[in-house]
Amino acid sequence: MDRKASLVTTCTQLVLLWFVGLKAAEPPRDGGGWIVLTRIFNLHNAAQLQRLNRRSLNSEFRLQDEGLCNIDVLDGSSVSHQHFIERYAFRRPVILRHVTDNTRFRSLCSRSSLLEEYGERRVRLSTANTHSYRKVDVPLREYLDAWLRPQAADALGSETLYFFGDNNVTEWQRLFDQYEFPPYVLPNTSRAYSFGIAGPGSGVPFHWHGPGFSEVVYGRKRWFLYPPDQEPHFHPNRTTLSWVTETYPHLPEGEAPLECTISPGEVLYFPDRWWHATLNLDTSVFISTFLG
Ligand SMILES: *[C@@H]1O[C@H](CO)[C@@H](O)[C@H](O)[C@H]1NC(C)=O
Ligand SMILES: *[C@@H]1O[C@H](CO)[C@@H](O)[C@H](O)[C@H]1NC(C)=O
Ligand SMILES: *[C@@H]1O[C@H](CO)[C@@H](O)[C@H](O)[C@H]1NC(C)=O
Ligand SMILES: O=C(O)CCC(=O)C(=O)O
Repeated sequence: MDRKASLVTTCTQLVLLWFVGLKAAEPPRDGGGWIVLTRIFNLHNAAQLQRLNRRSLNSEFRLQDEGLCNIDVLDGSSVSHQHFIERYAFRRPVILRHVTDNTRFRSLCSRSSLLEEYGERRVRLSTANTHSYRKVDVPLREYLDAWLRPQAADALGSETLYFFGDNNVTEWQRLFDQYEFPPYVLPNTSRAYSFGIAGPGSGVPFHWHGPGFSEVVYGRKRWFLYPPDQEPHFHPNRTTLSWVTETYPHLPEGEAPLECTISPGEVLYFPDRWWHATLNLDTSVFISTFLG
């Protein structure tokens, strides 16, 4: 009887250990202090964000509209470098899952770590319109405390400031050194990073440039893309949020974009000169790797 009981105990312990081991192997799903889930909005009530955003914490909001995904999503382990070059690099966007393990970088990007390391450093904000013409420098702490807010539905991109890129490399290199970049390269290009943090409903309206990768460290980011020869209809000073709520639902079938929402652990690749626009569904921390 005693032996039987101790066997049961041992088995239970083994099962528990196995379960704990499984849990430990999963990527952490904490919000890093960026996401405190309390209120979920959809695009149609995004207008409420405007009323609420002045007196509520940014981290309380999430937009639920992930939309469809009509971009190839592949497991990185199944995509050789040659396959990437032949099928995607110069042809179409692709989303690669689990190509890198950025657990360490992710922990350095928690709200508290970034405040500790970079809180007093100045970051450069750009207007979130197609031609970001206005720049404002503020300490990161001030940006997080005072500027990082859910996007108001009727705000203009040209009046909305966004922290993305323009990173002072001298100051940010130490963090970038911890980033495991996507292990795919294009011939004769080098890498340059752009790092940013922005609130739910924010994003960059349609524009294009050279090829690159985009990854979210925290939060989700919805992407819309068109090939270089298919210029989308959009107003250069209006936000992605207004495009999604006003233009997108009425697009004729032939003008539907490629789109998908990416989450941590996924990397989106966009080829040279493809039109793209982004919409952060949550407070997001993100990094792009431009290949130029
Ligand atoms: C970048 O940061 C360094 C170190 O803080 C500073 O000396 C330099 O002036 C900064 N560069 C720009 C362009 O702000
Ligand atoms: C890369 O650059 C080298 C030297 O400039 C050139 O000879 C080569 O053709 C380039 N390769 C590609 C694929 O552009
Ligand atoms: C966008 O905003 C800028 C700055 O206010 C203005 O100069 C420009 O004319 C606007 N563009 C359009 C198409 O409204
Ligand atoms: O991450 C974003 O919101 C903007 C990304 C972008 O436009 C880019 O990487 O070119």
